[in-house]
Amino acid sequence: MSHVDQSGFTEKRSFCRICTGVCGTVVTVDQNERIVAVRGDNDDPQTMGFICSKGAGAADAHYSDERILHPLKRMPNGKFERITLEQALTEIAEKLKTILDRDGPEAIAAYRGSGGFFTAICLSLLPNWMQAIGSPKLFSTLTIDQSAKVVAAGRLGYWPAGMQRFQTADVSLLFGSNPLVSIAHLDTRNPLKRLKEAKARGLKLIVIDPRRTETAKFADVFIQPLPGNDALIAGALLRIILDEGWHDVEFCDRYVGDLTELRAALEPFTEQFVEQCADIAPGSLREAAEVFAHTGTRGLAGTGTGPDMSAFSNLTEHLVQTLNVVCGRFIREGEEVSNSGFLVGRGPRQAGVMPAPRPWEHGPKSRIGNYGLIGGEMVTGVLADEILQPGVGQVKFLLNHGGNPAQAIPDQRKMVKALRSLELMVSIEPYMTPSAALSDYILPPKLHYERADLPIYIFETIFFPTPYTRYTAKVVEPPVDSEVCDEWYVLWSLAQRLNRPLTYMGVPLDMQTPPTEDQLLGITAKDAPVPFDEIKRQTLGCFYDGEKQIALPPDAMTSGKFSTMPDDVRDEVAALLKASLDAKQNFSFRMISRRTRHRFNSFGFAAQPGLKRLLPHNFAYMNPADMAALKIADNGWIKVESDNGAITVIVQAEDGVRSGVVSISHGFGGLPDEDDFIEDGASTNLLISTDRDLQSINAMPRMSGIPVNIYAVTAPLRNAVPAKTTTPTHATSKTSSPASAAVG
Ligand SMILES: Nc1nc2c(c(=O)[nH]1)N[C@H]1C(S)=C(S)[C@@H](COP(=O)(O)OP(=O)(O)OC[C@H]3O[C@@H](n4cnc5c(=O)[nH]c(N)nc54)[C@H](O)[C@@H]3O)O[C@H]1N2
Ligand SMILES: Nc1nc2c(c(=O)[nH]1)N[C@H]1C(S)=C(S)[C@@H](COP(=O)(O)OP(=O)(O)OC[C@H]3O[C@@H](n4cnc5c(=O)[nH]c(N)nc54)[C@H](O)[C@@H]3O)O[C@H]1N2
Ligand code: SF4
Ligand SMILES: [Mo]
Repeated sequence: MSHVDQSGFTEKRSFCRICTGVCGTVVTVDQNERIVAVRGDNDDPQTMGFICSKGAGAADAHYSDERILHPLKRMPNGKFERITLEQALTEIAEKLKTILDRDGPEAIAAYRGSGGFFTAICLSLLPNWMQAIGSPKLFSTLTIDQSAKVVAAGRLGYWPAGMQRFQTADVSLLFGSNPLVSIAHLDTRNPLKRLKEAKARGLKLIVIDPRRTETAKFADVFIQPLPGNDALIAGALLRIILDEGWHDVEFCDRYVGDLTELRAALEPFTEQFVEQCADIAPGSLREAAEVFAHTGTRGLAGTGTGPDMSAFSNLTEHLVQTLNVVCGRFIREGEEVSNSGFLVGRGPRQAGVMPAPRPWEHGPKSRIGNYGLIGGEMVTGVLADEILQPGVGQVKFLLNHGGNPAQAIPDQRKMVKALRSLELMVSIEPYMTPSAALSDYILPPKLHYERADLPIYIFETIFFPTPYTRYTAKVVEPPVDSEVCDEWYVLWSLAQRLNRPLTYMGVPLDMQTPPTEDQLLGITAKDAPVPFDEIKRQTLGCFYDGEKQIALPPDAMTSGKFSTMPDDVRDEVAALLKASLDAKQNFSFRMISRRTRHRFNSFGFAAQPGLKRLLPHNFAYMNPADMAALKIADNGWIKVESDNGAITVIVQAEDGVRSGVVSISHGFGGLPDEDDFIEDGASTNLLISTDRDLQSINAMPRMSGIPVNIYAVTAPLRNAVPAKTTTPTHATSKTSSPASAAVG
C-alpha cells in the first residue's frame, strides 16, 4: 500500500522491528520523505491493528536530536569528532589488522545486543563475519536472557516435530513472564486480543509470578511465590502429577528413559515443604497440577525471564520442560506440524526423541571458566573477565552491534572497567548510550524504517503458528545530510579491507563490489518455500499454504529417549535442596526483574521524549504493607543494597507486588559513579555479581530474586530536584538509616 492523501502525505505499509511483536504498521510520510506518524495496521492479518507506545513513537526515534547522524571518532582529548564512514572503516580495519597480527583472532570479540537481532541480514552476517575473522568470540544477550532454554533442550533431548501450541491449547502454565507487556510469550501477535480469544474458547491460564502482573489478572490459577523458588515449584508439580498418575503413561513408557529416577529425585519436593519455602497457600500446587495435567489436555508449561534469571535457572527450566515431557505435550506422528518453517527452511520433522546432544560439551571453550558454546556463542557472563584478565586470547577489540553492554550486562562496575580497558571498541549504535560513550568509533546505522527487512526469523516457528514471513521495503530515506550506515556494509567492508572473504548463509559474497540489500535479503530467503520475488509482492506478509507437513515416524536419529534426570541435573537438585534448607536470611528482600510498557530495555530513553514523559526513570515497586513497615512514603527514596553494590531509587506502592519483594526494571542509569539517579534512574546491574552466582554450563548470572536490604533515605523529591550537575546521588547513602530487618 502506498497512497497519497489530499495534504500530500503518503501512507506506507511496513512492520515495526523494536520487539518480537513485529506489528504491522501504517507509516504516514510527508512531502519531505519524513515519517510524521505511525499507527497499527488494522488490515494486518497477524497483529490486527495492535501497536504500542514504542512503535507509535518511531518518528521521535528517527528524528530525535539525540540521534547520531555521522560516524564519530573519539579523539585523544576524549571528545568525539565527525569522521567519514570510509575513513572510519579504514582506520578500524588498520587497527584490527594490528591486533589480529599481534594477538590472533581470539583477541577479536563481538557483542550482539537486541538492536542487532532485529536486522534480518546481520542475524547471520555477524556470525559469518566472525567466522571470516576466525574468532569464536561472538557474545550476545542470549546468555544474559533465557539461554536456560537451550541448556534444557540440550540436556533433555529434542523432538523435531515440535511442541503443542498456545493457539490450540486448553491450558497454559506460565512461570514468570508478562506477555501482555513484553510481547514475548503465549501469542505475540496482538497479545491481549489473542489471550481473550483463547480464554473465550476455554483456555485455562495458570500464572506463577511474585507480582500480580497485567497477564496474571487473566489467570484462572495464580500463585504468588517468593522469587527464586520455581525449581522447587516445578519439582513439586511433577511429583504430584506422577503420584496421581496424571502424566501420559504411554508416552513416558515409550519416550522417557529415566522416569523412576526422576520420581526418586523428587521425593523431597513435598507439597508442604515447597509451599513453605515459596510462602504460598496450602493446596495451591495441587490445584495448579490438576488444572495443567488432569483437566488440561493440550498446552505447554513455559517460562519467561523471571525464572530463567533467578538462582537455579537451568534446573528450573529443565523441570518446567519436564512437565511438558511427562504430559507428552508434543506433536505426534501423523499430526500436522503447525509451523514447519519459512525462512529457516523445512527440514524433516520426526515425532521421536533425538537424545540429549549437550552441544556445549564439544567444540571451543571459553578462556575464562571453560564454558562451551551456547547456541553457537560464547557466554556473556564471562565477557568482562575475557577482556580484563591478561594472557593468550585476551580480548582486545569489541564490536558492539546494537547493544548497550555498559548498561545491560550484570556486574556493571566490572563490565564498564572492562570496556574502558579495551584497545579498540566500535559500536554500531544510533544514540549516545553509556556504551557508545565508551567506544573509540561510533558508526550510526539506518533505523528500521530506513531499511528493507524481513522479520526476526530465528523465532519464526515459535511466534507464528503457521509458516509466514514478510518483506518490507524501506519506508523513508535517512535524514538529509546524514551519513548513517547499512549495518551489513560495515561487516562486508571491514572483511574486504582485511582481505577476509565473507560467506553469507553458505553463499560466498563478491568481495570487490558490495552486494545490495535486496541481494542479501534474497539469500536470507533462499530456503523459503516461496520465491523471494513472490514474498516481496505480498505487501501484507506471505503465508505458505502449500504442502502441509505431517510429523514422521521416528528414524535412526530420533529413536532415543528423553533424559529427565542426568547426573548434573541430579547434582543441581541436591544443591537446590541444600540451599533451601540452609537459607540464611542476611537480606530481607528479593529484588526481581520486570519489563515496562514504554521502554525496550534501555532503548528509546534519551531518544524519545514522549516515552520519557510516560516513564521518566525506573521506580522501585513495593507492597504498601512493606513500605508502611519501613516507614517509606510513596515517591520516597530508598537505597537498595545487595552483596555487590547499592542503588538509590524512588519507590512506588503497588498492591500486586508481594510482600518481601521489590520489583525494578533494568536498562536505566548511566555509568557507575556518574549516575544521575533522578534523570536516568539507576542500573540494577550494579547489584549483580559475575564473580559468584553463575550457573554451570551457560554462566548465567543471578539477575532476579537478588537478596537485598532496603533502607529509607532522605533525598529530594522528584519535583524538587535541582539541575543534573548538582543532584545528590551516592551521597544519599550517607544519610541512610537501616530499616530492613522489619520485613522478610
Ligand atoms: N539486571 C538486568 N539486566 C538485564 C536484564 C534484566 O532483566 N535485568 N535483561 C537482559 C536481557 S533479556 C537483554 S535482551 C539485554 C539487552 O541488552 P542490550 O541489547 O545490550 O541492551 P539494549 O538496551 O536492548 O540495547 C539495544 C541497543 O540497540 C540500539 N538500537 C536500536 N535500534 C537499532 C538498530 O536498528 N541498529 C543498531 N545497530 N542498534 C539499534 C539501541 O539504541 C540500544 O542502545 O539486557 C539484559 N540485562
Ligand atoms: N515493553 C517491553 N517489552 C519487552 C522488553 C522491554 O524491555 N520492554 N524486553 C524484551 C526482552 S529483551 C525480553 S527477553 C522479553 C522478556 O519477556 P518476559 O520474560 O515476559 O519479561 P517480563 O515482562 O519482565 O516478565 C518477567 C516476569 O517474571 C517475574 N519474576 C521475576 N523473578 C521471578 C521468579 O523468581 N520467579 C517467577 N515465577 N517469576 C519471576 C516478574 O515479576 C515478571 O512479571 O521481553 C521483551 N519485550
Ligand atoms: S515495539 Fe510495540 S509496536 Fe513495535 S513490534 Fe513491539 S509491540 Fe509492536
Ligand atoms: Mo531479552
